[in-house]
Amino acid sequence: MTTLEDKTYAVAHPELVNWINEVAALCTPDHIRWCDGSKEEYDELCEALVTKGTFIKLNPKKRPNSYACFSDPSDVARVEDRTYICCKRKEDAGPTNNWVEPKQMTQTLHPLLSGCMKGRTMYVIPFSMGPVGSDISQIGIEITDSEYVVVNMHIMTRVGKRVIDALGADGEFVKCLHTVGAPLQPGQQDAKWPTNATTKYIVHFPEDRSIISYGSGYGGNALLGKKCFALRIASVMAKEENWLAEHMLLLGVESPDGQKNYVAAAFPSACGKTNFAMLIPPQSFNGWKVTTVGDDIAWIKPGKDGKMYAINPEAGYFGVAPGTNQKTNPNAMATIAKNTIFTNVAITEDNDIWWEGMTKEPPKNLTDWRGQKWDASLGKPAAHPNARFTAPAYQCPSIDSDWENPEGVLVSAFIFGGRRSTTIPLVYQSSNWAYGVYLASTMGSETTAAAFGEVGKVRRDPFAMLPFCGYHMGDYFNHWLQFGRNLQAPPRVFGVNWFRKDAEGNFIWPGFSDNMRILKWIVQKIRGESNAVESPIGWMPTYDDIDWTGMDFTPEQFEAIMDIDREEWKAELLQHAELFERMYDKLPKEFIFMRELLLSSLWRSPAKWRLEPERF
Ligand code: GTP
Ligand code: SPV
Ligand code: MN
Repeated sequence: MTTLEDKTYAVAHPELVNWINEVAALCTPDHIRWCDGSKEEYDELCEALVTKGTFIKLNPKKRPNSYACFSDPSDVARVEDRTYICCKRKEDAGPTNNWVEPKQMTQTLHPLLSGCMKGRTMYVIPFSMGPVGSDISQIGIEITDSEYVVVNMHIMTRVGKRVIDALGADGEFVKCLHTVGAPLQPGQQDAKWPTNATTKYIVHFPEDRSIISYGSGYGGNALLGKKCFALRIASVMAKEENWLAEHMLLLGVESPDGQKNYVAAAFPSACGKTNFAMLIPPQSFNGWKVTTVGDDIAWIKPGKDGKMYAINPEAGYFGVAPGTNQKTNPNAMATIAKNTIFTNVAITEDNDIWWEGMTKEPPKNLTDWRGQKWDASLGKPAAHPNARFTAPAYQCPSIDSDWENPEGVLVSAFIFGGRRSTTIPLVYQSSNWAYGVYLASTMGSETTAAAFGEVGKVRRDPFAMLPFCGYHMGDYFNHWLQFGRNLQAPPRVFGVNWFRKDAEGNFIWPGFSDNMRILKWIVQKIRGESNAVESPIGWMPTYDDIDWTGMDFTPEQFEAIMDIDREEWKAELLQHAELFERMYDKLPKEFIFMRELLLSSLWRSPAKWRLEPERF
């Protein structure tokens, strides 16, 4: 081979070395470089990206050691229609995944990969999802020809030699191959954001524990430790090994008496996980504290004590930028004060960053995410709606003291929530585990800019995992049902909806720090310290069960955001039935009966069920 190999440590793993050699022979990079995860490596590659014009070094006085970049306009979000689960049997991928037979997909990819790294360096990134050495952690090796990916992986995962050491001579690892799919001819000048504008493939081979991603450099398409490994591949491992890999934030809640509970919450992409995970309680909540374990992914295992323990497999946040400000998420603002990479935000004239919602008035002379002088009168946002920051987790002021505990944290409740303008009340509790699994399985949400395609359309997004479950969704429901049955006392399950709107289209609920009021009721409910009444869809707090100190929210407003409208719910249940028909072969049979029970309890209730039924 003519490639020049650069490595500062020994690798004793023959399977790994063979794989690297095979990939190098196929992709024909000019150089191979094994990443060591050091600060020097990070700084050097950021510098190289600045020289290339990909990165803009931000004002060191305002944003120390931070960079911004603009992606190609064709490469701004996850591409769900280009994402594939390639297991041997179609029925194992199920009706919610794109499937192609593995051999056929390999044949499709082979010519694309052949010579795809010409003119580039092939980086080998050994990374750990979860603290290195923890029983819950897993190792991956990402091969990539993108420096942007290397520096982002430095922040998002634990990278370097210590991972190679943990792997030893025969440790298991997930093979993650990524290329931007843009080989360079001799003398050809590189694009600032190399990508393949016409061909993209995000491909998973769950049976081989391997991933091939071609043609995109953005986020979940390219940082393969995140969605591809920690969710799609890990969900398959989890099913086989009796654990859970979930699209969930993890937070701790401490009350003034020092009691602490951890909660895991699944909201779809760009529906408030980062905000909720970093919540600061309203001022009136003296002594209540929320701490952050993770903002996107949770790996959950049963402990010997029959309880559930969770870790955050990531080491950083790849968070939605627009809407983040000192009021909505001061902890995130502090987290991104330094050592942060910004993608597709706007840039101010003094080389700092800006996005819609950061301040009321946009600063003058902005450069927009397309790299052009922003003209507000055109009505287009200065930052892309899916603009993101990549920031180290340890910089978060609310980081939990146990966030790197290899044993994980004890989960005592699950919260599920979608983005719904109508129908779904602010909060309710499922009466038992099986109904909780039903609630999560039938969750709907309006689509967001986190995925390429139409925004604002309600779709079923079971467990916020629709784009991330690496196997048949019906099998996944059964796995969840069984998982809880095996536990002595499964966590309580709640549904929330921060996004209900009034007739004028305004959010009824102020959200953000006021979500603490709902979180407090939830935590006290699991401790047996708060009350609820029975509704047609589960347990609900009355107005008096919520702590309203320091907030004006009338009983009438509360009723409006908690009401259950029979006609709306009938339409909702029809959509449950539609989902069930799509996966009838593997649907848990109790779901059929639970749906019937819901329908009958709606029939027996007033057409508009309200919390104070004596009014009717
Ligand atoms: P991914 O990283 O894509 O998985 O998403 P995430 O769930 O972490 O998204 P994030 O927390 O960054 O959500 C951002 C979006 O949710 C922004 O549009 C916020 O304005 C909105 N959001 C978050 N919390 C609230 C809330 O309490 N109320 C309302 N109305 N909007 C919220
Ligand atoms: C999501 O879309 O849910 C994300 C962002 O967390 S990405 O990593 O790009 O998938
Ligand atoms: Mn996510």
